[in-house]
Amino acid sequence: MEATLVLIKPDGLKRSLTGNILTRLSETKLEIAGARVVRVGRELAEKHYGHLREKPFFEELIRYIMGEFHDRLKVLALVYYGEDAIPKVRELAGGTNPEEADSVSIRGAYGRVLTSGLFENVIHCSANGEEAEREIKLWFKPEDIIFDVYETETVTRESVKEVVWKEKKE
Ligand code: IDP
Ligand code: MG
Repeated sequence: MEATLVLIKPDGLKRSLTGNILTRLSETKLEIAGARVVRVGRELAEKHYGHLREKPFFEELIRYIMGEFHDRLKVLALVYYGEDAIPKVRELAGGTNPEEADSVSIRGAYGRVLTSGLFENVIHCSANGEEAEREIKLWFKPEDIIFDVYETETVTRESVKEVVWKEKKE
């Protein structure tokens, strides 16, 4: 059993593909173990795609995942959990380049290549176990995932500021 990170990227959200993509992912019989709508700041974006920092398309990729090109400053982040979750989701997602991806895969069906060369490929999914762990820990807190996917520890922090719901005065 393993967990994998899926992001529905801003192009997927803008084009109302969420329902469709979730339906396709449900074919895997994997379980959704966590879900968040996330406003992606530059720091998170650059950490997520840190391994691509040297690529010529890096800056455009960062702006893409932050939602700057799609008027949607958010992504939908999901953790899928189950047997062989990583390869199952990768297979369904299809190849990185949507023009070369299997035409029945999610990226093959809905992705496109911009004239700049950037691949707008609708979803992200972790490529291997090491990447899944790094990415899930980047996007989720332990308490936001319903299974114990990775080892946790309890720490006590003094004077940590936290935003909470304001109590209503009667
Ligand atoms: P993956 O998303 O299939 O794991 P990565 O190599 O991790 O592929 O690249 C992350 C994202 O960067 C891709 O999903 C795609 O949006 C973009 N990308 C990757 N390689 C290229 C490229 O050669 N040209 C343009 N965009 C690319
Ligand atoms: Mg990748």
